[in-house]
Amino acid sequence: FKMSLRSVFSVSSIRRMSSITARAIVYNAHGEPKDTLKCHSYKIDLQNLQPNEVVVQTLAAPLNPSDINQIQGVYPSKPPLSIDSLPELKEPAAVTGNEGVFKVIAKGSNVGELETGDWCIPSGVNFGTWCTHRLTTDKNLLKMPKTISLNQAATIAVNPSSAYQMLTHFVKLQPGDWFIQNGANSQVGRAAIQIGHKLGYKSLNIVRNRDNLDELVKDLESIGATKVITEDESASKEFGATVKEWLEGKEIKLGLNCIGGPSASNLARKLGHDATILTYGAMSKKPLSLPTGNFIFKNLTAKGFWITGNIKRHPELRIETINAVLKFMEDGTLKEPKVNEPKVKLSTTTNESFLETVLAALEDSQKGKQLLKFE
Ligand code: COO
Ligand code: NAP
Repeated sequence: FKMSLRSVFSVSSIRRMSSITARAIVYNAHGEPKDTLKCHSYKIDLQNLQPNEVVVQTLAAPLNPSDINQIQGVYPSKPPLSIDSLPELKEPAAVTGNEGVFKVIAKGSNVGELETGDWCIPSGVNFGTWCTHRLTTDKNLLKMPKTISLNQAATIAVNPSSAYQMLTHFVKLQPGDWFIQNGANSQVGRAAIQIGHKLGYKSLNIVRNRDNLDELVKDLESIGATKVITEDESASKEFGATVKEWLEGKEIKLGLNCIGGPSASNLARKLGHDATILTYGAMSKKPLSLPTGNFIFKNLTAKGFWITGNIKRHPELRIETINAVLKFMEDGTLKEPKVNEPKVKLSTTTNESFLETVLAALEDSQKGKQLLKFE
């Protein structure tokens, strides 16, 4: 018999089913998500799996800015549009989403490390995570320990991993040294604050002004931010003197920029001699603009950072980074990520309702990190 998988079913009852109806958010051409995304449903046969095949159910998957860039077609790492991306496709498509945590619900006879019920994340890029279930092979999955929370497992690979690499692989900071960052309230920014604090670094954090600024400042201070300033304060020449006082004669050697435009120029103006600014995003969508004096008089180094490129250049870094971040999650350095949790109800979802949930969550990404929860 054939029926939809219900979240309330136990692993043993799932095993008794012969097939499940899976759904995935896909696109057939690049463009704006609201114009291009579709929901595709297909059957996954739970019987007669090939020896290395694994069927997973998605538990949680975040919506990251790079996922949107990938759908738009402006992101250099992208899955091919292929008729083989999923079963029962009528035209070439790619599955959306790059991060997430799954639960193993069925496995072939030769799958060693993964057991049913285990959590796992994609072992590589472009896996396609905005889906209810996937049929894949064990080499595409990396087991996650349950010593961390579900939301941490779902978001471990991109944002905290990027923060960790940027803080540790470019400039050798010593305890007591400062770094500066804009977009400090982003997931990367929050991870950088927490990891930096654990490593003994002081952070100067730039955020956008808002009505409840005090609340945000207190929140960021509570996770280890040394100082938090607004973009307006960062843009003010007069305020520069206050920053100098805070530094007590030290110079800032590392800047992390994910905003671009004037925000990046004002960040750079607070860097000292021989500093490095790493650009890893452009949330303002404005070109990167850096003061000339930083280059001529202070020997500034400006570099780009892309975790995907970094891992391609240094493949050993992926596992090393995941393990380091896992430790920070396990020892409480990295707190529960601050997310909104739009729900996909597995027992009642339809193609229409799943797509509607994802499009609404994409819209809400402007207001904070969205983590799809499959229940
Ligand atoms: C975006 C963005 C980060 C892109 O930002 P850019 O500022 O680089 O974008 P441009 O407008 O300069 O466009 C570049 C594009 O225009 C380029 O095409 P391709 O590289 O082939 O795609 C150029 O060829 C072309 N172009 C335009 N004008 C010219 C030209 N070529 C030649 N001559 C001229 N005059 O800013 C954005 O979406 N930002 C918000 C989201 C964000 O921060 N994304 C970062 C993603 S990285 C990440 O998250 C990684 C996770 C692991 C896409
Ligand atoms: P996120 O949690 O979704 O937060 C987005 C942040 O961007 C928020 O703090 C928001 O500020 C800020 N923002 C949005 N629009 C802005 C604008 N017009 N001007 C100024 N600030 C704006 O983000 P995330 O997932 O951590 O990602 C943050 C950045 O890192 C993105 O650019 C992403 O592409 C990039 N990233 C790059 C890599 C890499 O390897 N290169 C890896 C991971 C992430 P408010 O708090 O004020 O709303």
